[in-house]
Amino acid sequence: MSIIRTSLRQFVSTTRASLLQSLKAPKPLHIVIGNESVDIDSFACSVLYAYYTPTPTAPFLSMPRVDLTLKPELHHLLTLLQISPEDLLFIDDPPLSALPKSTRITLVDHNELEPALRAYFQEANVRGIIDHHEDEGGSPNAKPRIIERSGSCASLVTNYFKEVFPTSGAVRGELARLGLAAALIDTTNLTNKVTEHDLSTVGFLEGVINGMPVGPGGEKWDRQKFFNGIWDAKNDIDHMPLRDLLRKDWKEWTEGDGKKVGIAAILKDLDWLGSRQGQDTFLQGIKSWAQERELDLVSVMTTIGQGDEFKRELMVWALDDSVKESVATFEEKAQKADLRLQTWGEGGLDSKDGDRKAWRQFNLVASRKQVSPLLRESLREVAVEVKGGRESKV
Ligand SMILES: [Mn+2]
Repeated sequence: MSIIRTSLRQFVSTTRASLLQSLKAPKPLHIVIGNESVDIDSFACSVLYAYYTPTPTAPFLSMPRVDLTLKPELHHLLTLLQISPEDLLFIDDPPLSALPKSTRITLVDHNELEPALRAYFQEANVRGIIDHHEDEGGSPNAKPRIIERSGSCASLVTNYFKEVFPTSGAVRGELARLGLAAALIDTTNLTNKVTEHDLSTVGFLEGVINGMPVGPGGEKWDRQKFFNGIWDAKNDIDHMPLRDLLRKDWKEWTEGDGKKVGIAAILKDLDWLGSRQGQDTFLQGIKSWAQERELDLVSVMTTIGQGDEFKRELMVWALDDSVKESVATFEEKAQKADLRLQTWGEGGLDSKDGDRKAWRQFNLVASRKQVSPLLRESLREVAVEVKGGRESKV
């Protein structure tokens, strides 16, 4: 079984078949995996990196297969690229335990092995990193080890492999659309968080598409229309129950002493979320999800709108009394970091004893990438204080 690169569909499907085949007679494997939010960027990065790598490399999605139902934007993209969901690889299909211990792993769109993978692999398995999040400092010998600020990580991947971009074939248009999907959605169509990397990627990939013949009945490249299609699919979430909205774009971390924090990014505002079934049900839903994930601290970040209408909100809730102080600590750090927080709805979501607070965030550039390190730091500091306090009493 060899890997066929005439279309992305062929590539993804023969790669899956070839990986499953090689599991029968343990052979060294190379996989490339994005982060657990499995957004368009993570998906694009893993498929593009795998495609451009000359030796067999399999793109993995960092979620169970069943969670694909939470990603209407991925469905849209898969349909557009005629990729069949059956051909994708997930962390439970095949199970990670079936992969050889020697598996070489490239991380894209994050730079540290996530808990689901850490159960099977070690830092030594990580051989390459391309990312645009805060550098966690791991895998210093990874090659490449590129961690730079960029609207989308797919822009870094595209630029890194520019020299080996295929010179012929229809797959050029598919690769270009996949890279553009990530670059455009992560920069809200080049209006937000745009860097040189994104501009050069968009320029390069649009050049590829515009240089290709438009087939009979085909349409000319229309950036706005392409972007709108993905944007609308991504925002088609009105029907989703709260638990799915929380899971849809979810990230969590375990800090030094085992304290857990998770952050949901939701494309609806707090007003909408609270009014759907009433505020108490909304809060209870968050609490249940946090308990299910065994969290000490939970946060919901919301964004809605484009351009002048773009709005950010943030809620932080300490579920365990021992880390209650982390909410105030976070607020202090956030103000120092210029997140420009202002109490949401006259304190309508704040608890009396300070373990839950919600704000409107007027710094519109700071996304979860910037907010999560502050939240994690606050949790670490408070946990250390609590521990120190206990020890001094002994
Ligand atoms: Mn990303």
